[in-house]
Amino acid sequence: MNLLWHNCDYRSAALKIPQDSSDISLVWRLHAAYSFFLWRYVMFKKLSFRATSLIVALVLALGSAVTAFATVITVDGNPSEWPGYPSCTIGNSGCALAANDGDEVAVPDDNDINTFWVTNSSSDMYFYFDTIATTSFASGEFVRICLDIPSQSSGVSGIGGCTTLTEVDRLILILSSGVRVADCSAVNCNDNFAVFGSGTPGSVATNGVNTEVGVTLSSLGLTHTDDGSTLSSVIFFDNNGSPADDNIPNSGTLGIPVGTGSPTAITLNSMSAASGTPYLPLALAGAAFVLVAGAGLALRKRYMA
Ligand SMILES: [Ca+2]
Ligand SMILES: [Ca+2]
Ligand SMILES: [Ca+2]
Ligand SMILES: [Ca+2]
Repeated sequence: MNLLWHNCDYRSAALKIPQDSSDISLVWRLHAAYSFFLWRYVMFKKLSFRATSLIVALVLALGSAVTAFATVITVDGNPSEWPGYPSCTIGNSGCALAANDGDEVAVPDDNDINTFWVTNSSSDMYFYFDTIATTSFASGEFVRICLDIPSQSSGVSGIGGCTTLTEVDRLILILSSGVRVADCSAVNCNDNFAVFGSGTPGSVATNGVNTEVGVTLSSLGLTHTDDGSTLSSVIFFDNNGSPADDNIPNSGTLGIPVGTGSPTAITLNSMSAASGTPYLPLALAGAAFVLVAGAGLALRKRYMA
């Protein structure tokens, strides 16, 4: 299962016209380069159909191998590994940004969410948000994420901060000390902190203005039957009585499209944006080029001898 807006693996990306400059990653360009090399090789060296087929199969296999280097979200309060971070176009492949909420005058800046991001692996759903000033989870302050999941239909309505959702199936509570999940089909989630189950459904890390959260798919009741659906959501930062709380979106609900494919497909952006390991993509692409070129030469020797 993978969110549609960054469900962009190595093979599909090669077939797409980049939507913005952030899509034109190093790996995409290298992929295009060695694809062109192969095309020239096949066209002008007059390889047999059989040899050409083998080379194409090798390239596809290589795509699968690179895809295995999945983006890994580490819940540590540092968002640098997020697909498309720090800025990308919402909805584009390689972009996990879900909403730009911005600075709202009435909302205290330490509870004022600026951007909100969502992605997932085969086992967890991840959320990231940043606030205008250093995030505060002072006493009585919390973030809740309400989810209306199409495959679940026994939730409740009227949850504080999430009243625009006609039904909430799962309620996620985020504090600096941890994350909790309530199954609203089993208990009445309505504004009652006693509803959250025991156990450890995930983790949270706050660092300055950044908060990362991981929640297990199992705690949300999400399975592969949810692939291709859209979860309706609302994110709410309750600042415990200060002038205004923060809602995302400011009105209505936010759709989270759920795609297919697991584990999290590699995104070209996330590879090029792996600032902690800037030479890894280059090394991978270089190895790929050498592998394909070597195979091509070997096949040429074999079939043109
Ligand atoms: Ca992180
Ligand atoms: Ca503000
Ligand atoms: Ca805001
Ligand atoms: Ca808002």
